[in-house]
Amino acid sequence: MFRTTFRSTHLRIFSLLILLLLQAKTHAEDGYKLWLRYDRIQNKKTLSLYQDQLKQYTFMGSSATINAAKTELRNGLSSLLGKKIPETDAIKNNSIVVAPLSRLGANADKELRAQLRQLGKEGFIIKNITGGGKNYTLITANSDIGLLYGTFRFLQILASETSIARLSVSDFPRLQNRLLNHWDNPDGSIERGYAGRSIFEWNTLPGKISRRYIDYARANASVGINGTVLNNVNANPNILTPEYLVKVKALADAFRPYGIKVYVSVNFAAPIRIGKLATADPADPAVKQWWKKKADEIYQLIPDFGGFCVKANSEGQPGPQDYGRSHTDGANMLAEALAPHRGIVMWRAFVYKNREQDRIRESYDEFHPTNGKFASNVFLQVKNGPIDFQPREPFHPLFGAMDKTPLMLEVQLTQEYLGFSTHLVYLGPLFEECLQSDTYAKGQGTTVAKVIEGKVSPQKMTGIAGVANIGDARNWTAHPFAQANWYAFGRMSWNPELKASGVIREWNILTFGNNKVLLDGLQQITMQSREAAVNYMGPLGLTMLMDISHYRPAPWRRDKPAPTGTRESFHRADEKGIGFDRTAAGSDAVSQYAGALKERFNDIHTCPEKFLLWFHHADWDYKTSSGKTLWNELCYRYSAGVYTVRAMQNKWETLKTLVDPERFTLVKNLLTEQEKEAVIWRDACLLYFQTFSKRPIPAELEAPAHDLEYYKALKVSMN
Ligand code: BDP
Repeated sequence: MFRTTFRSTHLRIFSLLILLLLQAKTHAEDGYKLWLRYDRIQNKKTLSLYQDQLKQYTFMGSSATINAAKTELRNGLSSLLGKKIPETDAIKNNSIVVAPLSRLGANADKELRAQLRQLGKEGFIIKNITGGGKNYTLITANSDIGLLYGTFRFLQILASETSIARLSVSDFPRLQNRLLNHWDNPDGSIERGYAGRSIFEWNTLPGKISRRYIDYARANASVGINGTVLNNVNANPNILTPEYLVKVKALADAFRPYGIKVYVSVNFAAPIRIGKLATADPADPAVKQWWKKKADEIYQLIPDFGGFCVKANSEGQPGPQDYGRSHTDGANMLAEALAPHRGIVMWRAFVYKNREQDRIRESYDEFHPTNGKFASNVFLQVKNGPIDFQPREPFHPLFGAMDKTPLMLEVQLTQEYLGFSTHLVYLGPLFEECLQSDTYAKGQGTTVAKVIEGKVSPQKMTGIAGVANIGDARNWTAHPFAQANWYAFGRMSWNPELKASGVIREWNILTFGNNKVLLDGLQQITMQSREAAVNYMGPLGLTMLMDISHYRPAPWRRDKPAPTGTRESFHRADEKGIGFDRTAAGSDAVSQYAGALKERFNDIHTCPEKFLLWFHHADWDYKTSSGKTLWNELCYRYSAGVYTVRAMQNKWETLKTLVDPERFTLVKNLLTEQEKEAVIWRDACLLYFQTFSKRPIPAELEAPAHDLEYYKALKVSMN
């Protein structure tokens, strides 16, 4: 009897332990913590060195931001070092001191002061100091937010198990406004969102401030994101009603300690839709007055409100052109309302009417003449490429042509055209490719990065926006690797000169740990993923080949009946060849680029092959740089896309024992799906283009398993 009870009690405890362990494991590996995992330092030597050097910490000053930094440091340290580190009032030997310059007094020497002067409001320094017979690690800055950024960086350094014996890090953001753009609607849905519903629970705001808001703010601050546009650019006017503004205020209050300002997207017809005016004409005094009063009302509630993001006269949205006014008229009216409060307008350049033969010309043609005509608190927000977040586009020509207008670069983190949250596509290389493109606006070396940093022509304001890929999925982005795109956006917004390969290495470490074999494997997988997607979706400059949901291939799709439908608009395949003639002899879109570049793009022999079919209609037998005919090259590229995904799968398989089972299985399953989709892309596109080329797919490549009709009949995505 006793033995049975003993045994069953044991069994129960044992099962309970297993259950607890499992739960702990589940909780630990479900991805919620993002790159802020602060896993215990694995290397024993490093751990004991850290423990010797970091015996306590001291904060000087007090504010909500300092409290946030303190909480982060306390939690981060105890988790990384596996023990509680005490807080002390006075500076002690072997401690961490977090203090703004203003509180350092005699502890700040001339050199440190001079160094800090270079770093602006948000920069920071992390440095080992020996003074007054004590050694300590100093995190200092000109402001509290600089301290928070410094604290996050310090924790990242520890998590990377880097030596902290001779620390001397100083950093500052190169762009002032580093914003996420949420395409979230008040009803909780997200336009082009693939990670669940919106994290903003409008129904329960302002009363309920969920933990997720704070963790969202922490994650953003940890990579330097300092603003967020809360709602969809296709804006519901209600966001500006008093009912919603108190909700916006609640979010602003929650995010403020983390240095994050809130902004909203506004509907240009709001004066009619919620203001009961008869018009939204920007020249109408009542309309101007309405916006002024609205701005005053907002700033009454939220004194540090950021401003408005506006999609006007684009894809059916209302705008000033509805009243015969210009984009500048509309933007400047809003700018005037916000200016007394130091608010800004982000006016989007994404416009097209599809009236022209070549859609990619339209945004430039519309906005180039406005150079210098916007009010000084208006950004023109320009997508990275002239069409629309495609797997690969040349940079938007406006970046080389608006020397008197602050330009804000807009990139998309949500993978609308890159396989949603199903495909593993690390976007760092896409960001880098755009940022490092030479515009030749003012001679060689005037890259997009330098343009937006204000180094080519002085810009009073600088900024970047990323369309968020975040939802209420437990791990935020649905695909575990999509978190990397949020991370990379933040890091490359902070410093647009960073290399995508270095950024992903950081993320890999923070997300998966420091095992060298694992890190090398992850590096290989992530760094080839974007090129793989380009290859299986649209190699050699092909673009806009997707179905209406933007997930699967549909190169046969026509938005409109011929001759203006998609086929004619984008790939223009015919019996002779394929590609869009945008040379001087064609639509002449090349002329939107500066001299040297225009020449290079215009000549088929100097045009970079990755943009060959973007700018040229080339014969099927055109010889590519590999010596293959264009048709064969196309077949090889599409196949390479599939083979690379398989290589990614194989690599992932080798990492099995180095990754927790939960994330391993999820990624494995997603890669299986991605491989299937890549094959569909390859086969559908090649079979369709083959109807024009009338050439065989090279025998050494995998032949499509089905005929074209099969692919045409496939359901578009479930999204
Ligand atoms: C397109 C999206 C659409 C957005 C639009 C935009 O398909 O949902 O509203 O961009 O940026 O790519 O305004």
